[in-house]
Amino acid sequence: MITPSSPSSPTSPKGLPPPPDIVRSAFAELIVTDLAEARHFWVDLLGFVVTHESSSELYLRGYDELTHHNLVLRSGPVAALGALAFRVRGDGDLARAEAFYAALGCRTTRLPAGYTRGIGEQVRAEDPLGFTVSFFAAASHAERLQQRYDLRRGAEVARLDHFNICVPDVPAAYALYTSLGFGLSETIEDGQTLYAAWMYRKQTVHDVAFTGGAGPRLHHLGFFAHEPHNVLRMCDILGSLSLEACIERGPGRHGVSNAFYVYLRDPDGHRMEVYTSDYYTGDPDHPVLRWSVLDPRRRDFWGHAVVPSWYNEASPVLSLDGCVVPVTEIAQAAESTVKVGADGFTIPPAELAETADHDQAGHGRSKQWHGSGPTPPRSHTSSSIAAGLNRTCCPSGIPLILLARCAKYLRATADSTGTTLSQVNSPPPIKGCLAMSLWPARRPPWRTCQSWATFQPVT
Ligand code: 4SX
Ligand code: FE2
Repeated sequence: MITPSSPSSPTSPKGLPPPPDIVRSAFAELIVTDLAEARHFWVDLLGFVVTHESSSELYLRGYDELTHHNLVLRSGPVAALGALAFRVRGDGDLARAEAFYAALGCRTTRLPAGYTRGIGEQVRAEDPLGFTVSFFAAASHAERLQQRYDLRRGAEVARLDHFNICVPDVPAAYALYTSLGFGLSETIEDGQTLYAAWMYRKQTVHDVAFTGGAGPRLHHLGFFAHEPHNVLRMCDILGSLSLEACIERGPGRHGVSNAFYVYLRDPDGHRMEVYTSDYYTGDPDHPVLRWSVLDPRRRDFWGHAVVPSWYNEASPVLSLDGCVVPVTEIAQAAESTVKVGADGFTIPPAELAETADHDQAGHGRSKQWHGSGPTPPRSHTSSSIAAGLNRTCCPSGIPLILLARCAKYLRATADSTGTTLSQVNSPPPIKGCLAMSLWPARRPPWRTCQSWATFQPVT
């Protein structure tokens, strides 16, 4: 039985006025505290194209982009998200957006054409989740540079692909975006909890995704590149410049979306993703892909660990008035505390040996996988490798992959807490980690920001 998931045509959901006909996620505004540093990261390293710049603002776009920009960087006192902007089909959709949010009891405002450079009239709203969202139909065109291979630099970003937002109540976010006519492509869930959801208007996996956590906060901006080698090249560039600490998670292959990815943190800590090779969702009967929260491949298809900072840290958001919106703590079970094999961090040491035995049987926790087809054997995970090492007490010959995972853990923890490595909450009990603790603690390349959620080690 197929569960259709496609976006609905803009008709009125239960008692609400008809939503605007949203085309896609189009651009975001980020507040940065040092525009020159931000320019170096986004333009010189990542290779974004500058459409316009002044002493306080930078308008950037990808090489394929038709409209004026995909990202506005504006200098300000607090690193934050200003607005998430969606393009709508026509001018009539601005009034529809206004009426829709007003019916939800949300504050709205109209901004005249040109308020944001290159963008026609906008309707902005403080949505029920606490985000400032913007809707526009008209935009001036920039030169498309998709065949100017000679100009391409860095990650060769083509366009904005999606917004990922932290929300304390994922079902509430899912309900809001369903009423806005978004289709559901994939979820992470179990019998009780919807942990994360990916929703779309354009015919790809998503325009918006929800990560369960204190919110409203911006988790990341996802930018599309055409080729996996763009992701790898970006990592090589950062490595060559000793900026490898900007690489927070990946590179890897997502389970959800099947995309090849890497997450980077900019000098203010804003998280961005270089994202490529997801799939078409435009058939009207496109089915929802539901991942069990216990499937170790859901967030990284190769079973790599998700670093704690990725679950815990995010950018604050600004209201229509430009004030930081207070966050509400998560109101549901947190995915990062689910005992998932792939995230070796989340398995208490006492359980490791038992987990390894379980792994060797060739069918681990992924037996609750909800997808179609037979349950595959569980892939190697950091926990199973750690437990294996523990048994053999191998003092040398620690697999490089394990060292890499420990390095991520230790670095991420030190970055987030500012503590020394000796104070780190017990990482997996393996000799590799002892060796790692002799390495100097690294400073995060991004400035710490008071309004970010404090790091909560997972025990
Ligand atoms: O981490 S997930 O594999 O669930 C994932 C995260 C999939 C697609 C995304 O764009 C993302 O940010
Ligand atoms: Fe993403």
